[in-house]
Amino acid sequence: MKKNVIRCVLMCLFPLTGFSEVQTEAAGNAATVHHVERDNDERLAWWREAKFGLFVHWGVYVVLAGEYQGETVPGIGEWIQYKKQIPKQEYLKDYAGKFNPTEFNANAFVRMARDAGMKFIVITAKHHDGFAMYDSAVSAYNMVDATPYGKDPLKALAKACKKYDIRLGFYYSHRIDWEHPDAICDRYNDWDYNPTNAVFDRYWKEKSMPQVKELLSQYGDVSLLWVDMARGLDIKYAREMAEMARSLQPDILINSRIMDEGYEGPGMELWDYETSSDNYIHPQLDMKDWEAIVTTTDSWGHKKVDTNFRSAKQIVQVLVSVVSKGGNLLLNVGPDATGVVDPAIQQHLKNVGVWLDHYGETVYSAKGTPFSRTHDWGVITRKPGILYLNVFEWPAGGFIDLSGLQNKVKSVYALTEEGKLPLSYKQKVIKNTSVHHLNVMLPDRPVSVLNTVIAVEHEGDLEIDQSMVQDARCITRLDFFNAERDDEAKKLAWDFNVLRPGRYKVKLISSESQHHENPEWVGGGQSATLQVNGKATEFVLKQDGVLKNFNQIPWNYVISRIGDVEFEKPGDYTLELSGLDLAYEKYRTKGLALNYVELVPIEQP
Ligand code: FHN
Repeated sequence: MKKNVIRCVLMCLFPLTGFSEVQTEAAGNAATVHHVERDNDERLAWWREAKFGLFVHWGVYVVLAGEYQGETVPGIGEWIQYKKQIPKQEYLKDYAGKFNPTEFNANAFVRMARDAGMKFIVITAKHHDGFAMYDSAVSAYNMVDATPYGKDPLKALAKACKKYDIRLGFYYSHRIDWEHPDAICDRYNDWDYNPTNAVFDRYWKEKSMPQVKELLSQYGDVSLLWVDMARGLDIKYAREMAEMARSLQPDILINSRIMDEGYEGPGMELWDYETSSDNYIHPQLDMKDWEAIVTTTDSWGHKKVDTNFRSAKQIVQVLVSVVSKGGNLLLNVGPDATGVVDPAIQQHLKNVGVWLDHYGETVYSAKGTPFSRTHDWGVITRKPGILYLNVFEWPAGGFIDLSGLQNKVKSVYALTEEGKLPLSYKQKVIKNTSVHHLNVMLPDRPVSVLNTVIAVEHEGDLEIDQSMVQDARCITRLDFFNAERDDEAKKLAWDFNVLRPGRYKVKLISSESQHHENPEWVGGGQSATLQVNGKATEFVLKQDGVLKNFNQIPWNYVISRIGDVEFEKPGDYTLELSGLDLAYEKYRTKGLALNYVELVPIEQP
């Protein structure tokens, strides 16, 4: 494809490591390409295979559990001090002073992660409240000195991780700290402190750097430094912390939030992989080394009222969706004030682990889909010589039709708890094209209630024809990331191939966006133009339906019907959308978050 060719040429121009910038003509308009070559294949090797880790948000805020002075406080639990402006002394005396998680059992905790099929744990050593969940000599605002518990749970966790061969990482809020008078930033503690004489550098040198140093020198091997909310942090600080981390733990991985989300420039090579927005799965299929971070409820830190538990099925589907896009999943739990994770979540995790025992080959070490388009029945992952079709929606008719796989197929089977269940299939070349269709007859019903996996073994090195050809029901899906774009002219265009002439409805599928506490559909009411093979029609974007999308909790899909089109004969066509204000940037706060356009045949009476 044109875009892939451009990318390939650029790769050859860049030096092996570091950062460089070039001006290029991409998709019709001049753009600056920021290119970073990270020399980190070796240290990332385990992480690329692991795919699934446990995120743990645990701190003093769980004593409040989302309630303050008899009221339930809306939003995520770990922000309660900030939201209610709870004075530091009160937080220390009334909440840290009552934090006694006597039920915390580090071995059981690590076994819970291991049995869920997770390969690593990242736990909050210090969140924004500034409270160290470990024995810190830097500040007495810590678990050992300030709680009746008086022990260091991270020491116990590090020991248990070693015992069960699970890698350990620490979350550390390096910029925000509501305990320290000098930690001045956009979310500082302005109810206890007057910022007039505050010096951020003092906080950095007195607390942030020394505490990270403690964490990386007193807990054995630390595999990950997971930092958060760098917004506006000077790159010199990010550099200093990354360099110290690597000097103490040479193989440590550092996530992208060590600097501003979206920062592009020198220094980008300091982090190893990109952390996506909270509970958000990138629509792109070609990102390199990224992770999705997803909650198992509506909060990161435990809240009493927060019982909207993600089911095992949702977790498995999120996991394989992330893997199909080349990413890792870091799935969060929030233990309560006794040190225990809600039994309902524990049960869901157990079920996920049982599923992974049988079907884990579609996840561990697997790579993302080789197709440059998505499919409506589920997602695809791959390993050399095998494609895994993860079937979320059992297709009407009981078969899957996959177009574009050019290799000769050797066998197709469903993975089952008892072994391989052979399935019948047909391969044919579509008339007047060089594109192959693979037709797979599915078993009578799903093999697994969580996610049925169909393996397609093929000969030779994988070869895909990416032409956008209709599927067996003659539905065409045109993904946003596949479009030829001219951002200045506000134009998107796709070439595709119609197999069956007739009348089709054109649906535009976009996502709600904005803050996760207040999902909103942005972009309705816009006037734009739909053009198919030169014939233009105007439309006004409105919401005609909503589709639940638990892979992108909590943002739903919105369906807009934008017109009907007629194809008189089979062949190649072009569809163009112009005039839409789209959300091009990754975090999608402005403009319409377009996912795809779909052409669906209108059955004639
Ligand atoms: O503000 C935090 C939030 O509490 C939580 O820790 C998440 C996890 O990604 N990070 C920040 C918001 O992105």
